[in-house]
Amino acid sequence: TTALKAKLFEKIEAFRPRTQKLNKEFGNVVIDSVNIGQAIGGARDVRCLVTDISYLDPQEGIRFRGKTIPETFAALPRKAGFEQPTVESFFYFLLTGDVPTAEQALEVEADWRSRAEVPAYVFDVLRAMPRDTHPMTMFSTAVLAMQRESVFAHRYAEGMKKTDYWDATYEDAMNLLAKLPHIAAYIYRMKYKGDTHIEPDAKLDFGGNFAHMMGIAKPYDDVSRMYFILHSDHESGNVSAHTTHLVASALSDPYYAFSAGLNGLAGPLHGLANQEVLGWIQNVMKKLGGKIPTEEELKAFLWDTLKGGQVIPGYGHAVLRKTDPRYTAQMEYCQKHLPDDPLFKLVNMIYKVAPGVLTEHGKTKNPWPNVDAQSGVIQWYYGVREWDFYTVEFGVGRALGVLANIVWDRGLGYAIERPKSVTTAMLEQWAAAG
Ligand code: CMX
Repeated sequence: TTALKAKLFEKIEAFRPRTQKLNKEFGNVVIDSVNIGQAIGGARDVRCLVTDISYLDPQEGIRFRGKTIPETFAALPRKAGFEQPTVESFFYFLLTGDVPTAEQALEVEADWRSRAEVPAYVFDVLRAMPRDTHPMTMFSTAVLAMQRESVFAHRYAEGMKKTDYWDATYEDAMNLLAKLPHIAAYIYRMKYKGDTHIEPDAKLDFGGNFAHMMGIAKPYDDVSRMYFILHSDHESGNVSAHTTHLVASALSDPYYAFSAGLNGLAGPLHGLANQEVLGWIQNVMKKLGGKIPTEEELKAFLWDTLKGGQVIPGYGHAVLRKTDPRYTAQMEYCQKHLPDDPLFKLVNMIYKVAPGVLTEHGKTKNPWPNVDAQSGVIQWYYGVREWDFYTVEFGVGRALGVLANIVWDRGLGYAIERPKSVTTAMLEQWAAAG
């Protein structure tokens, strides 16, 4: 067993009595109430999920295991010559809550390497799909196709004990994570790079290998590490995390659950917004014959979008009420590495103009940018211009968070999810009763 697995087991064992005690002795303590608006409006803000992996404060944004984004990046070990921490070190931290030593992070690297070989039939499945299939459909299909590999499903069929569910889920999570960079890069090069493929390099870490298989030179390895870490987790209620959690709660294995989560991430109000941002920007520039708009022109385009009944992609959030720190982290990266890039300048101009326009428009509760407003610009700059692909990269990163979460779900014995629905007539009755 690895240090990570041993540590995880120790942490789960220590946590179990806390969860059991709360459930048994304090199960009736009320932590929220639900109104009609929330029942109709997507359960917004209803407190009914538990996770210790990340917490989203509406003003401050995400904290991973209690650490803000800058604190997380500062705390994690780096390898010589890397500007960013490795994804491996971050996953150790996300899963256990402890910052790993450089050695512990290296052990995760070695572990993933030993699990990295993608079964050949996955590539056959991908190749059988029409080439113009959206890359998210391909990515989700590839994950689902591997379901036959599930350790959880096999052990469950053999009568595994409930207290061992976390172990089998962990094995599936690690096996899946180890393969995702290869699958994602394969889809990219099959679709967009003349069906040429680059084999993984066993010497490289998760982010480095992804950059290598994409065929993109440094510093895209560091870009990838940063991107995957930033997109990993955003507490439990967002569509991709919640879907993964929900499906896994039926004891569907991690392949079923993560594939479902990816399908949710593919929606334009969620992960697909990052491709929509680039599309929107390119549209603006196309209309102006390739020229960067002035602030006035930009304002007019923003209003056109809103009046056309469309959303401004990359702006607004279901929970956040300030600028997303994931946006800020990427903006700081751009300021350091691509300060003069015209798209970056344009994104900054949108940041100057859009919050005012959205506030005047008066609908959104949050006129500030989210993670997706900035991420595409970085990809574009380093040569990934096929913006359909951006959500796949989001999905590779998101896997870290949602898979860590379902390992813990099984560790703490969370129940199958089953909220209650009511009828419109019932709502009307309660409305009349005030
Ligand atoms: N542009 C225009 N209108 C917006 C808006 C935006 N960026 N954000 C919210 N609104 C509108 C909503 O559509 C809603 O309108 P209706 O009352 O007509 O339905 C109203 O403002 C109130 O919405 P809200 O409570 O502020 O936001 P929600 O919690 O309902 O939705 C989100 C949140 C993210 C779906 C929404 O802000 C949005 O559509 N943003 C654009 C898409 C986007 O960037 N998504 C990515 C989010 C991050 C991620 O998951 O990747």
